[in-house]
Amino acid sequence: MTIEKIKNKVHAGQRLTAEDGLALFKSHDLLTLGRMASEAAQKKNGNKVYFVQNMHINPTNICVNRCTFCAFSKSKGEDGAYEMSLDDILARARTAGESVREFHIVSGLHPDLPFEWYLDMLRTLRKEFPSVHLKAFTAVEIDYLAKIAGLGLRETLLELKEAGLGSLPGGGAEIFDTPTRNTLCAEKISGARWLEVIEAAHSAGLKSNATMLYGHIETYEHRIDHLVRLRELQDRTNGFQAFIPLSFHSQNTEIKKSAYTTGFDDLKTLALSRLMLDNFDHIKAYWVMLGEKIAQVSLSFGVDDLDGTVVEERITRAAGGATDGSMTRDELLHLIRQAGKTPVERDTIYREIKVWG
Ligand code: V47
Repeated sequence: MTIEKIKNKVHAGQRLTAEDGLALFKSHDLLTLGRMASEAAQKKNGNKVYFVQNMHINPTNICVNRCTFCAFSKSKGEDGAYEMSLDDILARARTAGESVREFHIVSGLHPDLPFEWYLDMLRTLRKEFPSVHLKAFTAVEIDYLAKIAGLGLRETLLELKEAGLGSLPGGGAEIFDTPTRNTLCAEKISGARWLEVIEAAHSAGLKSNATMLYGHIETYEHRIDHLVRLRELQDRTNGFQAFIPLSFHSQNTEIKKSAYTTGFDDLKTLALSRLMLDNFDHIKAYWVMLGEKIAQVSLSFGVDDLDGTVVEERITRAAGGATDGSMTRDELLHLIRQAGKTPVERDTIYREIKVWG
């Protein structure tokens, strides 16, 4: 399929096939790709670019898994391992300020904290911050919590929801292709299980995001396979809110790469995600991993969400992320406006809080 034919399909609002996606990945015509993705984004969200005032909280980096791409996790007792008490978590949450709308909470898979500890954490945060949305636990953590609790997935999710869980972040998806995933993270749940957990979350009334870790050992074929599997699940559940491609950072990891992903590849991947995931409302640029400048330019390549104020994220920093991991609302507004877009402050479930003219 030539790029010209794919362009006609996009124009007509037709779904792209895996072959179309692969042809686009192999093309170097970045500007045509950007224009197509922009057209698709414009149809969904007009000129709006969303952002949220949020805070990341990573209660512990202690993890029973040893993923080769992860610089964040530590074994219990290892140098640099930490675990926050509920009081530590509360103290950190209190520094977020009045305007925060979301706590994004993810951790390692801790070997001995009981399920009740996680319920307590949610209840405690919900009690003190009733208006802040708790977006917590990747599908990998949910699978682990179900095991600890000795409950089925649905019961686990419903208990967490009852305790205050509002939605799930999109982490832990990595890349679904089995041999690649086994090289990256042999102990982690499979791609099929990640999708199963997310499907259970959607059916329990919890929305989620989805991610894809790219720029390590995967191929373009693997990326397309990942996108198509997400699209198929979204057709069934419509529970995904945003898709976030995560650019791999290699420092302090077991995967040796001399450089980060290139700007060209980042923009291509974001644009392609917009084009392939025709049933996702939002494509998010996570500036902490992409850097502010590529994240801003991506607003002309199909992206409609710039996440977020964030505040001190640890996972990217551990792997050599170049940014300091937090941005003020005014800085975000500046980036969005300079790209000629309309900044829209949102909450986690994309209710508009303020359209910044
Ligand atoms: O699951 C781990 C990835 C994820 C590295 O849902 C790495 O709104 C790059 O999921 N280089 C956590 N990436 C971050 C995440 C996320 C971020 C922002 C918004 C949302 C959302 C979700 O980071 C992990 C893993 O896939 N990761 N190590 C690394 N060395």
